[in-house]
Amino acid sequence: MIRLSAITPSGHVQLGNYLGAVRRWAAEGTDEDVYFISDLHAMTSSHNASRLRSLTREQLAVLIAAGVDPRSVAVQSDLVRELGALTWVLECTCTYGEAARMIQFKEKSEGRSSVRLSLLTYPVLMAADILLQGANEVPVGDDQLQHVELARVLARRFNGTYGEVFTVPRAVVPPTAARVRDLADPTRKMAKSAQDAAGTVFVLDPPDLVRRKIQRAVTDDRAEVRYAPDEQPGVANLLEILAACTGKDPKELAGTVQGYAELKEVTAEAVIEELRPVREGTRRLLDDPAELDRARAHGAERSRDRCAHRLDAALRVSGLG
Ligand code: AQP
Repeated sequence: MIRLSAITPSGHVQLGNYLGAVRRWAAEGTDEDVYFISDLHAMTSSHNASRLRSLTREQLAVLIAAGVDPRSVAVQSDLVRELGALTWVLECTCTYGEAARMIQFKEKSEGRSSVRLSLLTYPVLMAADILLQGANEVPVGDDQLQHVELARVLARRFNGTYGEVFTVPRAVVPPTAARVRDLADPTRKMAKSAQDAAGTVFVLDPPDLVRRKIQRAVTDDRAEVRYAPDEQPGVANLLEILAACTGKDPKELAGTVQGYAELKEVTAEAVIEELRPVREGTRRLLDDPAELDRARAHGAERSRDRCAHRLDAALRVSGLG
């Protein structure tokens, strides 16, 4: 069974990426799985070349430091030739209408006078990621279900038209993935590319900065520690973060702290301790470029080997080569 997940180097890895995804990949992943650093996807909106390269490297280091099996981690652009080839074939399998109806495309392009063509076509690249690796399962949040559905449609259509080449993948929504919210605006989810970094805890933030950000987290004027996400979203977010770091239940935790100051203090300490080994391990890897390069080359070779026969077959049966 092959599972495929990805993280986009659109910014520094934040606490939500770690608690909601990376930590699970480390705990539950096997060396059969594929974890992509999807730098090609990061190019669908305006980007800076050297920043993209450095964020890609940083994410690779974070994943390995967090304990994700290095054999299962690969940088997407290390397969750019293979993915480019299959993306073209899949674009020739997909209609304009199917791409244009993607909700994410509509949302991200709305009100913008200039949008990169790749923002429209990137779900097809995502389908190529999935189909080329022969993934059976793609764990995603609700916002990505439509893209996995497109990959399923394209796999079936391709197989039906030219011959059985691709495994039809299945989307799975992980049951209890933590959804971390922005500390400054708990109505929004925490995000790498948030305009204001005050509400975002980055995995590589030094402990003092983590403490400061959590101490300044928006709460409310009820002065009562209760787990009530609709009425007290800021307090609930802190309780959920504390729960995710301690393995306890947010409702029970609410009864163990006396006020907002104490809640922030214990949450900050729990987050600092949770992130400490990842931060230190990432720093070590970033200081040892040779080790990181080796891991990257190894991951690339592995995922390239895995897809070579499938790409050859897809090109051959569709009339190429
Ligand atoms: N706040 C979050 N809480 C829990 N899980 C989260 N993830 C992202 N934010 C949270 C999960 O992290 C994984 C990698 O995310 P991604 O890079 O594929 O894209 P994203 O969801 O768009 O992440 P960001 O941080 O919000 O980036 P930007 O700002 O670029 O949009 C995914 O499994 C995601 O669910």
